[in-house]
Amino acid sequence: MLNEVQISKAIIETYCRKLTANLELDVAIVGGGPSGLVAGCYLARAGHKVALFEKKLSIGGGVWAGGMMFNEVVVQEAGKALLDEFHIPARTFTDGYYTVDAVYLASSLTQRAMDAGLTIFNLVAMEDVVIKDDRVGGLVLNWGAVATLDWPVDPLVIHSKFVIDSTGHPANVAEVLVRKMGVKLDTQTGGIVGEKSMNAEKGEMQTVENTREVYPGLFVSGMAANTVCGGYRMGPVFGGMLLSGQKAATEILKKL
Ligand code: 48F
Repeated sequence: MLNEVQISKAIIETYCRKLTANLELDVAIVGGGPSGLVAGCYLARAGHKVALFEKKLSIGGGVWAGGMMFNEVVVQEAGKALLDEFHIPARTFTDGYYTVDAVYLASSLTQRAMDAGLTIFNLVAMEDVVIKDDRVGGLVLNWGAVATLDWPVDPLVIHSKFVIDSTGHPANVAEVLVRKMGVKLDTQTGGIVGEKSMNAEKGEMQTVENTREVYPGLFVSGMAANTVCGGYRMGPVFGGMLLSGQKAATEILKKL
């Protein structure tokens, strides 16, 4: 006979164990889009303690919607190589252009990352960062719904050696740091430059170039990197996002 209270106990106790085990991390990733998932996969694969916090119900960020909700994702040659490494099959459209079903890509990236050891907390939002010794040393977290409703609920906190801002266009973590601490990020203007209009070729290259540590302890990846450093938007092509996640992980691995 199924006991409802036993079911509830299983959920509560298992979740609390998972959360408690992730209060001190090597890397905390904010945002479950393609760049965050790829970064998480490489870092976890290398044996580090990594968790990803996503404010929404679903993991995958902009992947699910392909382009204008046509749920097919396009990658170019460089992105295809990474998909091959992840054993995610892509179809050739024409020379140098490949497509992957968006639902398949979002769920496969999630599965690869979790199989590698990444822990994912969906429905949890970053609302602030921890600053220790002039570096980002963790995250201030709350339920995604609390953030959306703007309720006055005090948060919980985790510590982390590094944080990756993978929050896409808004560059939420970097934005908080600039707004609340007035810090100078590693850019020409010192603040957040803001993304430029569309140029797929340049935007794809820049999202990888701009993936770096912009403040001690804080890396930016994916579209957040272009928002912070002023790169072009690239629109519905995803190779740069995957490569950016790979670069963020590679750079952090050198420092861990
Ligand atoms: O936007 P998103 O998919 O990030 P990305 O890795 O990829 C960008 C592409 O999807 C697309 C593109 C392709 O060429 O340009 O836009 O840069 O995913 C960002 C995720 O971060 C979550 C948000 O819900 C989304 O799933 N997010 C944003 N702010 C927070 C957050 C926050 N404060 N706390 C937790 N998650």
